[in-house]
Amino acid sequence: MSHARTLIDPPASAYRFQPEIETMSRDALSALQFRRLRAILSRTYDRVAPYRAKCDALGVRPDDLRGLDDLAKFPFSLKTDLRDAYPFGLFAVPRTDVLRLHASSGTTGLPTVVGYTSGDLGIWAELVARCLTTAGARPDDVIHNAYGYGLFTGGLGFHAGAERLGATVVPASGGGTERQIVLLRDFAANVLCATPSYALNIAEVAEREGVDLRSGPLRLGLFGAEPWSDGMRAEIEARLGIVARDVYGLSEVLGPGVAVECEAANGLHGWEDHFIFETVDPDTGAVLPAGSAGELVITTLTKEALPMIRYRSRDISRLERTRCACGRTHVRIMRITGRSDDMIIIRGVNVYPTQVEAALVDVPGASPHYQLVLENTGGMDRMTVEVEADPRLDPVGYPALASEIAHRVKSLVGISAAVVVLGAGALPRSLGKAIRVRDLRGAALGNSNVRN
Ligand code: DLL
Repeated sequence: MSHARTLIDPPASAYRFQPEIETMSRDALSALQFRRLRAILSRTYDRVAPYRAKCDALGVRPDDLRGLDDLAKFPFSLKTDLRDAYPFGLFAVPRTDVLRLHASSGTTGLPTVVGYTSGDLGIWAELVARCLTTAGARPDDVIHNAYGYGLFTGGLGFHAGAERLGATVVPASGGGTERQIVLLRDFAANVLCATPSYALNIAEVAEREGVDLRSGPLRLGLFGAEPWSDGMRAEIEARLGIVARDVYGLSEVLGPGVAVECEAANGLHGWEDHFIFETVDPDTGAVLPAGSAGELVITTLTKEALPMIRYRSRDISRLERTRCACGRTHVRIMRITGRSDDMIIIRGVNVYPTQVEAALVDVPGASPHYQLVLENTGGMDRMTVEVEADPRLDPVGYPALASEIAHRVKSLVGISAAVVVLGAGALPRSLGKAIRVRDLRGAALGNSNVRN
């Protein structure tokens, strides 16, 4: 099943949320960006002492911005800046102007805290509504929102966007999957919002419960918050009978709503009226030309509570500036292959979990439920791929399946990995962001680390 296909009739483009902004000319977009950038740089410099200190150390001042290219002269913002200023030290407004806080828990140390003014919440809802319509949702849809509600930005972010669109939103949150399937069926949901791994969990439980979501009104999914492969997309589309679109965002610059795939499904439109996107060399920080893969760096143009100048996302992607078939003019962020922090180096070869996912999902007899286990024995890093077999596969076929997957991983990813085939249901199911890596390399030192 091809992901470029569209089930939306009339075409999704007929439902543009803000057509004049989405198709703005490059000159008009650049002029708007420059005006907004100048204002936000001054405000951040004036009001956020840690960022001012970084600028002073580099000897740059907001007045040094004469054109958009001058942004490269300004210092980066890092996740550690947020941690160092925990909880509110990077806020550019008094705490009393902050209407909402969210936080993401990292694997180590303090959570990253982000805040929103009333104006920020309005723009956030607008951008999520823009993403929903760009992906193909419409105001008369029932939107089942299975992103987690709480400190995570996914649940409340999509909730506000769906309401802003004027759709009917079902605030399902993550978990209670059997009940969610009843709600999806009984409320006749048209659109599902979830992490891709949780969408797969929903598909699996629906099949087990004998509920056929494929032939119902569900037609579209907006999946993101974690890396996923095109193989996983095909699997979800086939099992739920929907079109699956990729949606990207991060708490530090907004939450969901930063970028989304349109009907052309060839990269995610990043909304340039509210953000500037750059890619940089992750090692040197040098700005890369459009089309080169590197670390995505994002500057917010309109955030009031927590402006972010040149935030290093750690996400690896490339920017595509050629015109998109859908007519939208905003840059396309090509599918995120993974986070630079998630890159595993096995005997000198760089590997992202999604590359392994891509190698195994369409092997006949394999299921898309997998985990990568990293160990160090005798100074050598080893990776074991634990993967569940398709429940229909007879266990006598497991050894052959293991060697087929090992062969595919070797030829597509370039590393030798041990493969352990497990029975259906052996690995934990995701309720939000899936845990793909169990890193036991420091385990002997009492430093076992599960990354999500
Ligand atoms: O995950 C915001 C979000 C919610 C996006 C719902 C989409 C849907 P954080 O918890 O701060 O925010 O995590 C952000 O998740 O830097 C990426 O590494 C990863 N990520 C988010 N979307 C995608 C995606 C939300 N579509 C981090 N593909 C980001 C790959 C993604 N990775």
